[in-house]
Amino acid sequence: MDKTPVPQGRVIAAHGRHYTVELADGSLRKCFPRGKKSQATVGDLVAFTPQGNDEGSIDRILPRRNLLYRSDDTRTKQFAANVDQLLIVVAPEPLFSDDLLGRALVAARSVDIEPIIILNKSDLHGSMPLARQRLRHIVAAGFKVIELSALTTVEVNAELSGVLQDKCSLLLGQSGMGKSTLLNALVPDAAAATREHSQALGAGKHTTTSTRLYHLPGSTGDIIDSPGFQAFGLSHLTPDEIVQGFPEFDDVIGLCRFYNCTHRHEPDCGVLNALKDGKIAPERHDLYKRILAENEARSRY
Ligand SMILES: Nc1nc2c(ncn2[C@@H]2O[C@H](COP(=O)(O)OP(=O)(O)OP(=O)(O)O)[C@@H](O)[C@H]2O)c(=O)[nH]1
Ligand SMILES: [Mg+2]
Ligand SMILES: [Zn+2]
Repeated sequence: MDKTPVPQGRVIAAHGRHYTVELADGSLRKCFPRGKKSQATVGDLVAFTPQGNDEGSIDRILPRRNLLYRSDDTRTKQFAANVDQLLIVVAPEPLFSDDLLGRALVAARSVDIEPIIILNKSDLHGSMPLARQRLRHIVAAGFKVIELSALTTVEVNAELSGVLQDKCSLLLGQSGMGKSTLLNALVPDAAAATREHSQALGAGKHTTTSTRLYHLPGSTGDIIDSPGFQAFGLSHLTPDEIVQGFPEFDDVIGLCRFYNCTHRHEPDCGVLNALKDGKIAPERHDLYKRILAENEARSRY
């Protein structure tokens, strides 16, 4: 039997079928998936066959702790694997969508990843009240929100260094919320990388087009920057997983008369009663119904 250890590494960047794999000694290899499908994603641990000095082919993906993704009727989009926490970045300008935020929270909870919301651009004083107002149901549901300005490096590090310590965190959010600006405040060396990248693409702005993992300086934590999303389908979730995305339902679902209550129209439903009593926000219940309806439409195919 061949006793040669199979080389392994971690995917730190993914661009189509091109992967950058980091080895334990810190060296990098350009890797390509074997076969047509490229299923590896940033954060994946992979076994690969070296080719030449700095290339390789990915043989297989080692078992994942978790995988965060979104899906609609036609396709699945993987965000990252093996992450410890999700930092969902929102901002007052452009004003974030509470539908997309709510969906990202459901996705995180469905794979037991702790989500933290970062309300960025706190320096835009005039528009912050509306953003805070839009977050009040999320705060009431028990989610953690951190307000900061990514333009103030000292503030970013004071607010986040403890949160990020020893963890692999994924920055997720709509385009323009300030994910890459936040990354640059945390990892000064990343600035060069993002700028080079967008210039190479002729984009001129710092709009992120691929996902990449960076090591936090002076800490054992990692942070992943990702491109902004415009949609967040959750058609892969079961009804139970959708319910889990709404922690404010936790205390009242036990009160439903029917064990298979869908919390939409049934009599003696704990969720509907809490809604009527003003203990659950109508906006949150509407989001729940939208996600569930999309799911049912899909399972009819
Ligand atoms: N006023 C203010 N502007 C900010 C702040 N953070 C980011 N910006 C600006 O917001 C714009 C978008 O920032 P990016 O960091 O590129 O946003 P992103 O979330 O990475 O966007 P995508 O890569 O497209 O997903 C840039 O013009 C930033 O300078 C902040 O705290 N305050
Ligand atoms: Mg970006
Ligand atoms: Zn119910």
